[in-house]
Amino acid sequence: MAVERTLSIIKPDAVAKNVIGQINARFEEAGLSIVAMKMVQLDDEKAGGFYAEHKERPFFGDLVSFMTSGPVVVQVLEGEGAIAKNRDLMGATNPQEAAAGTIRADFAQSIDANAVHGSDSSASAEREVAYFFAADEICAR
Ligand code: RTP
Ligand code: MG
Repeated sequence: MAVERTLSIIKPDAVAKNVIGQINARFEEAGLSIVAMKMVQLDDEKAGGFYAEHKERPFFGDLVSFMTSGPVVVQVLEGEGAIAKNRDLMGATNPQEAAAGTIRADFAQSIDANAVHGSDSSASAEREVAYFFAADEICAR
């Protein structure tokens, strides 16, 4: 399987719960390496642009409010099949439907406060990594 990069966000609820380290351990235990990482406070423009594909959805306003409610950790994960592997580790969008042992089952409260984001395709990963990181902020491993 090819080595890929994917964009991960540890969302405001998980940062507030002080579980950044526990979530990062899940990635590392699964063979994903963190090759870029920073903590940032998003504003409406940055969060809205990130989720532009959902602009017309009824939950867009709530999504942007939530994502700007506190700091987030944005990171690039690298490894074999990283995009699908991260989606598997995250679990379903709604934590009530997320499989046992996934990040969302263990750390998320609701469909809004659902702990993590992960790119859902190679096209999304490419756009999302570039949305947050310059090439020289990503460290080759
Ligand atoms: P994400 O983009 O954050 O990784 O989540 P996802 O792929 O699992 O879900 P997506 O469909 O891309 O939705 C983005 C975020 O919007 C919120 N959402 N709310 N109320 C709703 O029906 C609803 N659907 C989605 C979630 O917080 C989801 O993570
Ligand atoms: Mg998504």
